[in-house]
Amino acid sequence: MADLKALIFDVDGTLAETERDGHRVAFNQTFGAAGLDWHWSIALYGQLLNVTGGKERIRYYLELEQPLLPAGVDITALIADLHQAKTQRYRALVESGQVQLRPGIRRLIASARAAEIRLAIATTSHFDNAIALLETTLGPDSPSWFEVIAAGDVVPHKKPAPDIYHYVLEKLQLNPAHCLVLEDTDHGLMSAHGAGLTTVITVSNYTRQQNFATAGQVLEHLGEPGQPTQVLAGPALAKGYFDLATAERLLDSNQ
Ligand code: XBP
Repeated sequence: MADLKALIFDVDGTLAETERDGHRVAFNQTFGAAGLDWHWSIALYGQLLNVTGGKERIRYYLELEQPLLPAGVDITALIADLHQAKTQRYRALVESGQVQLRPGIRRLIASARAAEIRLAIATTSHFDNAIALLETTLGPDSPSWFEVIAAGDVVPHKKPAPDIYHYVLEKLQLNPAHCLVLEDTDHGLMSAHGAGLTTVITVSNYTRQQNFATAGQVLEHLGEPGQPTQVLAGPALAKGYFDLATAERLLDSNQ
């Protein structure tokens, strides 16, 4: 019997649908306030999500669309300034209550805490963004529930590289066989799989069509009693929702 010791959560798209109506909006507000006529439509943002990390995504946009830049501008400094301003705008947006947790997240975290299963975060997003989301949705003391909050530039190579999951495992001092990851993207899955971790995918706004062949299970969302989820790949859910017993079984079947 595999012994589940920790749950490791991705943030954006997994805890909450933050990309389309959160990060994208904050980027656009920032560009407008900086006097730039750049606009990231819902469709364009889907393409830009091919690159993880806000700074990296702005650079990718510049390469892709080649918008006119002020003469002699230092691109790296411009990106850093825009990203800093965007982080503040995103934080304000989250704190205004516009972003809600996805089904089953609050329940799963509560049952893990009750069962003394350890909790960690592995995100490509800026640390401040992860904290803002946790505090606003789960309560001001919730960041302390997570033993490790690995975010942003803490590792040199962002997802899909496995670095962030290696980092979390190292901090937790756990073998991957005892941990389960919750993710929503192919990049996140590649990153976790690369670190030898079993992963459950809950598909999100932009990720439904991605390749999740190496996931332990693919779900519409985690589901709730009274709000059953749909299993898109992997073992059926007897109760219609994902819980710690399901997590244990998945780890077992991956041994
Ligand atoms: C999601 C990402 C991030 C955010 C923006 O990360 O790809 O780039 O869109 O992040 P994850 P910034 O799914 O790993 O949580 O804070 O860098 O702007």
